[in-house]
Amino acid sequence: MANNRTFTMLKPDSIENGNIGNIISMITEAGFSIKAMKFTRLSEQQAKEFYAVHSERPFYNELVEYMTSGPIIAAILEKNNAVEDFRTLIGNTDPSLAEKNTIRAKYAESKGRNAVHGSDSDENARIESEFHFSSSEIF
Ligand code: IDP
Ligand code: MG
Repeated sequence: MANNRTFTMLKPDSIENGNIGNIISMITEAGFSIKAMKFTRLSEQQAKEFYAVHSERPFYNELVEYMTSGPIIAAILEKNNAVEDFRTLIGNTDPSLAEKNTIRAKYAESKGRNAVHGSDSDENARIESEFHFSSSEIF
């Protein structure tokens, strides 16, 4: 059975550029409800662990540096078909390839500084949610 929750982060460029309100509006207008949310900053250790799957990629150090450069907003979102529908809402990793009206097309600066994270599978949505939230922080 499909899990109806996904995990997201509004990345440091979204906060720096003042796009929090607009991005959260796009998320809720698309039918997602917020089950958990926090304003926080990743430590180097947390960013390395969160993105461990990319540790052999050439952009890994740049990614860790960027994700620790300022605060983020982490959230758990609920909707029917959440993982897939949220990936559609955020658009391609590279904003120049993202469909019009997606979050990344509107707000991402580049393939690296691309405004938002979205889980890529139900299993990763669970792992990533548990990485950031304890059960008492999820509603
Ligand atoms: P995704 O966020 O669309 O799932 P992934 O391939 O999982 O994309 O990459 C994780 C994150 O790593 C991206 O969101 C982006 O911030 C960064 N990233 C991916 N590819 C590149 C690249 O070629 N250059 C710089 N940063 C990248
Ligand atoms: Mg990914």
